[in-house]
This record gives sequence, C-alpha cells and structure tokens, in this order.
Amino acid sequence: MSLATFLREYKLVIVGGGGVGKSALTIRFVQNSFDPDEYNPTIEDFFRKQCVIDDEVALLEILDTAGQEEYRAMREQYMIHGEGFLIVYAINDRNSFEEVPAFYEQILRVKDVDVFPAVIIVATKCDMEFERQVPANDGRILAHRLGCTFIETSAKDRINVEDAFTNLIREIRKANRERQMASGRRGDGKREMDGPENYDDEGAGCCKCVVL
Ligand SMILES: Nc1nc2c(ncn2[C@@H]2O[C@H](COP(=O)(O)OP(=O)(O)O)[C@@H](O)[C@H]2O)c(=O)[nH]1
Ligand SMILES: [Mg+2]
Repeated sequence: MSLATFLREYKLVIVGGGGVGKSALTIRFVQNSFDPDEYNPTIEDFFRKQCVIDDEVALLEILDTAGQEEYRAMREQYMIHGEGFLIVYAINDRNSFEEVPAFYEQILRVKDVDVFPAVIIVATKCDMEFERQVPANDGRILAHRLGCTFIETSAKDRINVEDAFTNLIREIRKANRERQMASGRRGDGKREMDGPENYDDEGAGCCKCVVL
C-alpha cells in the first residue's frame, strides 16, 4: 500500500567555535552515539534524520560546520540557506561563549534582517561541571538579550540533546506561521513523498523516528 504524505524539510546549521562539541552533539542526535576519542576539527558534515515533532513529520537536514575562522567565507554560504541555527559554546570554554554574539550577528547580516528567531543558544559539555567557566545564568542572559532560546546539553551524558533540535524545529515552525500570517497567505515548503520506502528508522531520541 502506498501511503502518500507530506514531508517538510528543515535545513539546520550547527555553528560555534572549534572543539565546543558541535559534531558530538550532532552525532549524539543523529546516531545516538558518543565517541570521546573522535575529534576531527576540520571536517564539515551533512546529516539527515527523520523525526516526528508535535505529530508532524520532519526531515532534518543538518549541516555540522567547522568553526575555525578560516572558514568564515564558507560560513556565509551555508548561512544563506539555513532555516534554523544552533549556536554552540562549551561551558568549560569562556572564549567560545564570547564568540556567540558574533555568530548571531553574522546570521543577521547574511539574512539581512534585524532579528532571526530560529536560533537556539546551546551550551554543551554540561557534564563537565567541575571545569565550568560559564555559569548557566550567563548563557540565559545572553540568549534573552539576543531573543533566542537557551539550553544546556551534554552529548556525552545525553542530556537535552533531542530537546535542542526539537526546540529549533518549533522555532522554525513558529517563525514560518508568523511570516505566513503576516503575508496573509499560506506558504508551501512541502513536497510530496509517496512511500514508506522513503522513511528510515535509524537513530533514537525523544523525536520518534518514523517507521511506516
Ligand atoms: N565531556 C564531554 N566532552 C565532549 C562533549 N561533547 C564533545 N566533547 C569532546 O570535545 C571534543 C570536541 O568535540 P567535537 O564534537 O569534535 O567539537 P567540534 O569541533 O565543535 O565539532 C571531543 O574530544 C569530544 O569528545 C560533551 O558533551 N561532554
Ligand atoms: Mg566538528
């Protein structure tokens, strides 16, 4: 039996300084694994994951970026296409926290807007409490100032990882609804897909992966 359904794609981009845990966060979310020995600072990776978030199917296309400054020009390219961003810093790296506003401002500049709500400020490595350099409240205050949601996560201990991505999808949906209401017409952004063979059932997490 062919089951026709609509699958909305979401282009998500993970940005932040080098070594803050962007890849670990993404891999924990997509593959539900964590390898403490894996650290390749130069790799930029693309992942897909299908989820049901708030009873709606979503195909997440996740770009895990390299944070180093020499990739700045490349960053602008993917920022143009990104619909939602996780700006990541590590709680044990004050410098990475200080870099967050520059990432946010770059998103605004590239998008040519004054505010961009589909951004989550993600503090990682919250399992490393003993090395903490950034109090959670500093993260909260910064996120509030930028008009973003804030969340503390640990890829290692699997804390709030799914929530970071789920919240981002909710922010994108909310922003889209508001934009549609403002323009007084229904947007599309949906494409038809027509078979269960297009679904995969890999991964785990609080987002239910679809098996039809
Ligand atoms: N303790 C701890 N270490 C982490 C966590 N996330 C990443 N790491 C470690 O931090 C280093 C850099 O992580 P990676 O994801 O490659 O950083 P990226 O450069 O931002 O992609 C690696 O050695 C990871 O094992 C975490 O949540 N907790
Ligand atoms: Mg990485």
